[in-house]
Amino acid sequence: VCVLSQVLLVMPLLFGASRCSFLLLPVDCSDLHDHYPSKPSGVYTIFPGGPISPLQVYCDMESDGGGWTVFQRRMDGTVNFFRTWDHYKKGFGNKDGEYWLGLDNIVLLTMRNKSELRVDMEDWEGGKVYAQYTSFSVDPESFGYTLNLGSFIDGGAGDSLNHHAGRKFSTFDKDQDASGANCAKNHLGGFWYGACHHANPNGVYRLGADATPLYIGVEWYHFKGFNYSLKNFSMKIRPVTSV
Ligand SMILES: [Ca+2]
Repeated sequence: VCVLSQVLLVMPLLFGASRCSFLLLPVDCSDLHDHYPSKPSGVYTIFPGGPISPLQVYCDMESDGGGWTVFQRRMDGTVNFFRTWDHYKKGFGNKDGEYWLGLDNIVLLTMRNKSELRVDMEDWEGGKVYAQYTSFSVDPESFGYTLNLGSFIDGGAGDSLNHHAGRKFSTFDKDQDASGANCAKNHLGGFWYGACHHANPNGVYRLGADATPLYIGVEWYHFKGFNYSLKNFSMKIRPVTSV
């Protein structure tokens, strides 16, 4: 009787689980997908920090074979992304809608196995493209949450994240960018700002082309240029499978 749904409801019994013939506490969406390939995209509970640290997350079970753990998503502008360091560290938003999973959780998810990154986006005319990177990891807070990025694979979006590789994370109340200005404050988001951005996924949700004020939308420069805020945007990771 050790089906997943029951396991999740009976967390206190975890340590008696040796009597079960099968127990799955998925560490990420890929783990869940491996065991239950028919599960659709949706919100699930994963355990990247161990059995006593459940974490709700949206799993993309469709793109390129599925198994993607989504750590950032924009879709309707209902969640404010102009937030403090503490919010970006811990995470915020709604898992069935817009959210940021939290830098500490992203560190956890990317430290265990080598992960690949996929960035999906859609413009307001129905154009869907993506960008993929062969590896993605984030260093712990003591290292400024530095972004490590592998090789770029083009899914039509172009490479707007290269500018952010090797950068520390910045919010308006913690400036770790490569600019004399405060990028997070000027571009109204939290991100691995350089000087300042080619991508602004956590900027202000706007309806397409809008330049008043400049450079603050949900932008991916190599797809729609600056001052075009995308309709849908999501960033997701998956362990790199050994062939
Ligand atoms: Ca600065």
